[in-house]
Amino acid sequence: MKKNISILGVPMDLGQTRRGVNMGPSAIRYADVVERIEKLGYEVHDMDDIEIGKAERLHDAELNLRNLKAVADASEILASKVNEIVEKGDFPLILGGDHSIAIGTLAGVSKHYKNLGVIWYDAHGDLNIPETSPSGNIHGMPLAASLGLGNETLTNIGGYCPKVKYENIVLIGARDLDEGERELIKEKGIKVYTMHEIDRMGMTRVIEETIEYLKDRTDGVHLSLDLDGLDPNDCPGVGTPVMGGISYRESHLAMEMLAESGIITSAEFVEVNPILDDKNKTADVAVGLMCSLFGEKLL
Ligand code: 6HN
Ligand code: MN
Ligand code: MN
Ligand code: MN
Repeated sequence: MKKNISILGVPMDLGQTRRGVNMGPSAIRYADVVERIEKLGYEVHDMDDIEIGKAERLHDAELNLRNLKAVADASEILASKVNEIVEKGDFPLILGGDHSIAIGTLAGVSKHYKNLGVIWYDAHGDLNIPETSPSGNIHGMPLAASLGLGNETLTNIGGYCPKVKYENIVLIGARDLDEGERELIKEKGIKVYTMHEIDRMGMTRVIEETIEYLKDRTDGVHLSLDLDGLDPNDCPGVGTPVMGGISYRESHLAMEMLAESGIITSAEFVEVNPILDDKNKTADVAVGLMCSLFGEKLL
């Protein structure tokens, strides 16, 4: 993994409706993200937060895309900042903010690779389009948008489409998929390790297979880690908690194995909501996982 890391905060809360997730980047900084990663021997540049626009007053129920303009505008800004980070040779570490920000992150990263792999660590698929979304919330759509599905404003962020190919993504931790998402996964044969496979195979084999699967077919791998992928007992500070999640230790093991593999070239940690949290626990878990991803050892 690269020695220089650039951190960028994205205080986005317009991809869903619960307030507080805009404070995620502050909470993660408060959990000493810069100091703890520096301790591992990296040079860390904190590029501060990007600006987010305002929520729309009226929601267009027919469009079923809440705050489309503000989310799209922020995604363009994010894409260009992430692009700068990759161009200068730093590892991009993006702090959310709700998961809609993945649209911008992937737009900034993907053009630097022929075959970008994506690990989507999440209780959800985030594979909705306006026609299948039960909520109209864009944070349930970023992986679909990055595949080129759904509204054109979102699929064309960064001026190109798609950002990822079906065969280059791996979902880990899924346990709350909407009907349209299940159909898409089956139709396209997307690789998914639901909680069932994690329980059955154990995280060791899940990550071994993931690395094996992505290693040869991709030339870079983005980790998009939604803290709601973990169990709400370990990460209560998320807007859409789902029982029966990945444990704290399984998640560290996953990060440690990814660190050893050296395949991860960019990462984002999203959906930290300090208002719903218990003494900043979720932000603290997020930073711990980042440290494992960057090679921290227990001994
Ligand atoms: N997330 N599938 C639900 C929806 O509204 O589309 C929940 C999405 C949650 C998204 O946690 O990033
Ligand atoms: Mn530098
Ligand atoms: Mn998500
Ligand atoms: Mn989620």
